[in-house]
Order: sequence, then structure tokens, then C-alpha cells
Amino acid sequence: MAPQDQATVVAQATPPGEGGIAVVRLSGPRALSIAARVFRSRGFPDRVESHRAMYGKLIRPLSPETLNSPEGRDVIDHVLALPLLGPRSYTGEDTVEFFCHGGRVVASSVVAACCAAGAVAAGPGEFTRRAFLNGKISLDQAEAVADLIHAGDETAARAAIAQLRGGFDRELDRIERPLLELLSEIEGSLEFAADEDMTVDEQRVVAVLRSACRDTASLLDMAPAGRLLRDGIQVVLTGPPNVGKSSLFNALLEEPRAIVDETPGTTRDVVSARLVRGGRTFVLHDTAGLHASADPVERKGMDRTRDMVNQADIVLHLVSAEEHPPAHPASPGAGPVLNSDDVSPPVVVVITKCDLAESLAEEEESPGSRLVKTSSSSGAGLNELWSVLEGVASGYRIAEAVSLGVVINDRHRAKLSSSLTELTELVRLVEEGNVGQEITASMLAGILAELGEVSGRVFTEHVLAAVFGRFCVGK
Ligand SMILES: Nc1nc2c(ncn2[C@@H]2O[C@H](COP(=O)(O)OP(=O)(O)OP(=O)(O)O)[C@@H](O)[C@H]2O)c(=O)[nH]1
Ligand SMILES: [Mg+2]
Repeated sequence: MAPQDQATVVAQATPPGEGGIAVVRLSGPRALSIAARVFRSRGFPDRVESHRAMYGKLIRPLSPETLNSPEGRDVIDHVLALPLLGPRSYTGEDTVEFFCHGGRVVASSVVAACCAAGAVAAGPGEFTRRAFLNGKISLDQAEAVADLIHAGDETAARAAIAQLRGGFDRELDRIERPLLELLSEIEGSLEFAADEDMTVDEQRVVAVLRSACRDTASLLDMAPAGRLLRDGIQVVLTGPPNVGKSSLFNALLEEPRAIVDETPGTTRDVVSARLVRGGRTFVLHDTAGLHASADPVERKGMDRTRDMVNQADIVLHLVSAEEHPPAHPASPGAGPVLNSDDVSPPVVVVITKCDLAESLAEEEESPGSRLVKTSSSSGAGLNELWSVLEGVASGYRIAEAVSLGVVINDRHRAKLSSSLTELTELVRLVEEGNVGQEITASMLAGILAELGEVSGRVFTEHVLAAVFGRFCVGK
């Protein structure tokens, strides 16, 4: 264990600023003895009971200069101290949490007092890092803690809690366990190979590897859901100038965020806004209208529109009812400015300004089609549009990710996809009969090490720095 990990660390666990209560957390092998220097209460620390709060005075630690001063001068606050003795604490170490008054001064004075008594200021994510290193949680569970703290909506919070409760670890175990069993079988057979022919049946090897491929691919399929849970569902509004993009953007947000004007080319840059609907975060992006233009500024705006479309989870392609029937309403890529090749996300065609053309042909709306007629002026069709948006969002397997507790991030995705590549390669080699069981065993061990990095069964300092760098101080 690194020396820093043996230090006793302290940090404010609640956000800085004014509030009723602030919590300062002290954790490490000397937590109780350091607490004893700053906390005065009858029975502390001799008669400490884990998980039982004690009321007392938090004082600046006595130094030779202050030794003879009246104790009252050094009182910082009246606090509750909650001792949580290891291993029954978040970090697995002895911990004392001080509940003091909130505000700008008190909590930082408590931290300073603990530091003067021998504690060290904790770095970002230090407490969770210790929980991981002490075997209290896996690495993906530690990441779930960060996801929970940063959750922007109820669905993301539910997914993070499910992951924190070990959902992702169970799914990883389903992949790893048969591979581990296979590896030990092959290694066992290699030991006895000198005496008799005990090689593991090739068909069995292929079957186990294929099943691992399927399960890994299925986890990887949930990567977009992970991104949507963390960053929200990116909805990009596109269409020709003046079609009513900014008006629809404002109508969906129910507030006048973007400028609306009858002059075509009003919106020149991307305007973004986030809202939570049905427990899910949607991020709406209003964009510059797409048309053939020689104006360099407008062209830059249109480049940004195309960039946004490429990053979108859902594209709303707007067509005005005034220009009804639109050239190709079902093919939003039509026209010289947005090729259909550019549009890979699901596209919903929105006919706007329906109040101006009441007699729209009915035949365009077939059941299940992604075509919605709206009017931002009257509000008609907005609920239908939201239903369509929620339906398209469901296609991203968010509900499954939440119920399984699997929120895949970039780190997991990189490890899972390289494991899948190696698994696929190993299947090919075994099927072609090009590989002996010794090489199969060594490749399998490599794949298991790669998979182990997802849960943190195998880890490096580099990985830990990347994971815990996302945390705030005090967590
Ligand atoms: N009657 C009616 N007018 C609308 C509706 N939606 C937008 N408009 C009008 O159409 C004009 C253009 O609206 P915008 O929302 O600015 O259009 P835009 O697509 O953002 O235009 P650019 O930013 O120039 O690309 C404005 O005068 C709006 O008042 C609608 O549903 N009904
Ligand atoms: Mg606009």
C-alpha cells in the first residue's frame, strides 16, 4: 500500500457554502486518535461505540502556546461526531464523521483543526479510492458512485444505484466465470498431457468462447444507453431557414430561449438547452437553417449544424406545412445541404406551422411512422411529438441498462471491445485448428486480464488516476 494510503485523511464531504449542516469526514488508521485531539465529549475516545453519534465540542488542537488558555477560546463549534469503525465504514478504515454547522468558516476550521492534529487533506475521490483498495467495492461500483453524484435525472440515479448494488459485476461475472473454468480445465489438461491424452474438447472450447462473445457484444450494445444516461438524449432540430426550428425549440422547452424572427437565417449558432421529461434528460439543440448560401458566417453555422447532426441521438427534421407537400418528407437528407449518408441517428420528420395549412393530406401519417404534425403557435402536436421522442429514446435500451445496473462508460467500452476482438480472434484460431491448447490458455488469460480491468479485479495506478480524477474532494 502506498504511504498516502496509510495516512489519515480529512475533507469536507458536503458542498462548500452556506447550509444548515456540513459534514467533515476523517478516515484512516489514526482517525480516532486525531479525533481525540480535536473533539471533547465525555467517554470519547475510550468508550466509543461504532455507529453511535456523540455530542461534544470541536476544538483547535492544543499546542504548547495554547495549552494554558481557557478551552472556550479554542472551541470551533458544537458538533455531533459519528465514529464508524473499520471495516464497517465506507472506506473500510476507522472513520469519524463530524456534523457541524454549515457556512463558509466552520467546516474549513474543522478540517484545519484535524490537519493540525495530524491528518492530511484528502484528494479528489480519496475516500472512494480507499473503499476500492480495501475491497469494499469494485471499480465499476466506484464509478457508479460518481455517476450517482452527477446524475441529472431520476432514471440516471436509478441506474447508478443498481450498478452500485453490483448489477454490472453480476453481468461481468456471467462472462468471466465460464472462461475461468475453461482456462483452469485447459491448464489442468496441459499438466497431465505428458501421461495421457486429456486435451479439452475443441467443440466445447468454441462453444464457451462463442457464448462469451455473445454476452460481451450484448453488454457493448448497451454503451449508447450508458452515454444517454450520463449526458442526456441529444435531440437536434434541423431544416431549412424559417421553417420554425427556434419556435419549436422554445415550445418544447416552454420558455423563449432562442430568438424567433420572420427573417430567414435568424439562428446562426447552435443554441442548446436541457430539460427533464418523464424522469429522463433531453438536451435540445436548435441549429442554423440548412440551405445553399454564399455567406461565410452562415456557412460556418451550417457546418456546426452538420456536426451536431452527427452527434445526435435523435434528429428532428422540420418541414413547413406551407410548402406542403414537402419534396420528400420521409427522406430528410434530401437536398444539396444534408446528405442522407450524413444522417445515421433516427430521424423524426416534423411538419411545422400546421395552423397555416389545416387541410394536410392524411395519408402521410401511417401508424408507427416517425412523422408528426405540429404548430408551435397553437401547441398542437407537441404531446404527440414528445411521445414519439420518448418512443425513439426507448430504442436505446435505457430501461434494460437501468434494470441490470449497467452504465457503460468509455473506459468499460474500450476494455469490452478489445476483449471481444480477442475472443473473436481466438474462436477463429481454434476453429481453424491453428492453435494449440497452450496458446489458447495464454490468450484466454490475456482476455480475462482485460475483462478484469472493467471491474478492477486487475488494475493499474494509471486506471485509478483516470477513474478517481472524476470525483470531487470529500467523496
Ligand atoms: N403561424 C405559425 N408561424 C410560425 C410557427 N412556427 C414558427 N412560425 C413563424 O415562422 C417564422 C420563423 O420562425 P423561426 O422559429 O425563427 O424559424 P427558424 O427555423 O428557427 O428560422 P432560422 O433560424 O432563420 O433558420 C417566425 O415568424 C415565426 O413566428 C407556427 O407553428 N405557426
Ligand atoms: Mg432559428
